Amino acid sequence: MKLTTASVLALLAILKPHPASSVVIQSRANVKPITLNIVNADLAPDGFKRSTVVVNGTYPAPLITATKGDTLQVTVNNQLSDPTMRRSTTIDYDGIFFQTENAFNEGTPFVTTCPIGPNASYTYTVPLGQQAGTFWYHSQLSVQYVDGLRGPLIVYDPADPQKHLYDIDDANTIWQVGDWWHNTTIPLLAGYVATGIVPVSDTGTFNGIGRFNGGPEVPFFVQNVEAGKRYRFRIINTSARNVFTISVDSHNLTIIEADGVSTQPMTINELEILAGQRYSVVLTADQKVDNYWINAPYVGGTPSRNLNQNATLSRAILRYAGAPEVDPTAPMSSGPDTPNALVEANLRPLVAELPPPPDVNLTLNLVVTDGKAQWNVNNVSYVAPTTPTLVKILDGANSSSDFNITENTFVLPKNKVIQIDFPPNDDDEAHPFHLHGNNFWVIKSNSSDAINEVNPIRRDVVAVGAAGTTVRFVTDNPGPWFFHCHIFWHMQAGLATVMASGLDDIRNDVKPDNDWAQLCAAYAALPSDEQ
Ligand SMILES: [Cu+2]
Repeated sequence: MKLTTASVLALLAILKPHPASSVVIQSRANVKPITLNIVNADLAPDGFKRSTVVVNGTYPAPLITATKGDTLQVTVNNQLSDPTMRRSTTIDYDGIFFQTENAFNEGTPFVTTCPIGPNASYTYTVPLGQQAGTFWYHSQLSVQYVDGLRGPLIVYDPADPQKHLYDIDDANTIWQVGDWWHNTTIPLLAGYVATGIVPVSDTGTFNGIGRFNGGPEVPFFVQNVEAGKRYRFRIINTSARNVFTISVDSHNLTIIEADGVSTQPMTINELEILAGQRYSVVLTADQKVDNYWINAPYVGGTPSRNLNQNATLSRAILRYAGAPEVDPTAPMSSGPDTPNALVEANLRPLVAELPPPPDVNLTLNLVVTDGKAQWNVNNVSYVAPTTPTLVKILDGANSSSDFNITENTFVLPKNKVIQIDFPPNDDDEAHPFHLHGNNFWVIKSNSSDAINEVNPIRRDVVAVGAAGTTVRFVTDNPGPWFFHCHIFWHMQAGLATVMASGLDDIRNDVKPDNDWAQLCAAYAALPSDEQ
């Protein structure tokens, strides 16, 4: 059953106890219905046709826009039929922090919900609260978003404190980079399990367009600009593995946002973006009218394992109005000759916050089991339970021992400051760790040896790698929040935990609706090829 606007309003009234009159007026204006039909479609983003799992037939998925304070009412109609990819689905709204009472709508399978089976529908109620910035949405089930189910979610702030820094910020100023495979995910995952080798992508796509060695010359994405104008480009790495390095020939980029948090403007000419991360950059079109390369080379695994891969072909064109409709004449480079690259540790929030000292200290060691598709956090490889964490909590689970060992669930006190240390590791690629329900201060970035307890950036996806990383967050939004590597191949191989805080509050505040309550039984009743 779909939620009606009236029932959403009723739900909002329950969620946010305000004087009734103001709730009705505000909510009516703010509820935004969205329909996502999840379908299989044959698409060829890089000229190679394959079956996909996509929203409304497109890759990337359609842009969702909202205004700060809106509530999205996202109806997902699952119409999947191709058995070479998962047929059930869930949607995660990456970087949106669901409040405790609404935790059941945040889409993490077997943590807060169960997947939606084929030919079924579910409506997620997604209040955006006071968040604004650059977000995205994707399937959170297994590695299904590799098959195409990923798209942008932009929340505009009419009172954006950085508005004076740019002239243009609209549907045509979003840059989505992502890794792309020619095979579908059930065979890809089987190959990973058999070999322990994470699949190496065939292609990198820029706004859904890419090229591979020996493939057709698919026209590059063209970003049109007008001389003299200042553009806010919202960059999202929708990869399941690859790290992209973004630059624009002859132009600087001024970072003003990281993962939905406004930053002090910081001018660079090259930035590395990990899977799941987002940045807003301002580019001033201050060069002569011409075509310029937007370089977006990527890394992710050993290129020799996939001879289709050619990271130099991952790019787009910045075209000034009046320039000829041709490729830039400059050679395809991987970036500026004199890089002035983003150093994450140097980012500062626009509004500085002093992180309180930690009450609880955790250390998370990330270790792969040699030669296997198995990743461990403190010697435990996460395995999704059949009964979601949230259901167990509502049924009375109270301590870590009430969950399977393989759920790797940390029960934390509420309203406390949690510090998590990731010791340095020697893995080939940094792990982009992503927290649901909250963001964290980056007390120590992998990009530097410096400790910053004064004015660190706050974000929700951070590199965990060779130099070690420390993050700190407050458990002021109780919930069972997934904390996992955004290399979804690693996540699927166990590189995940659940940070569960305020279990009594969860029991008091979470009143799931009947549609949600029926998801798990319906999913459990499905034959395995429909799950
Ligand atoms: Cu990882």
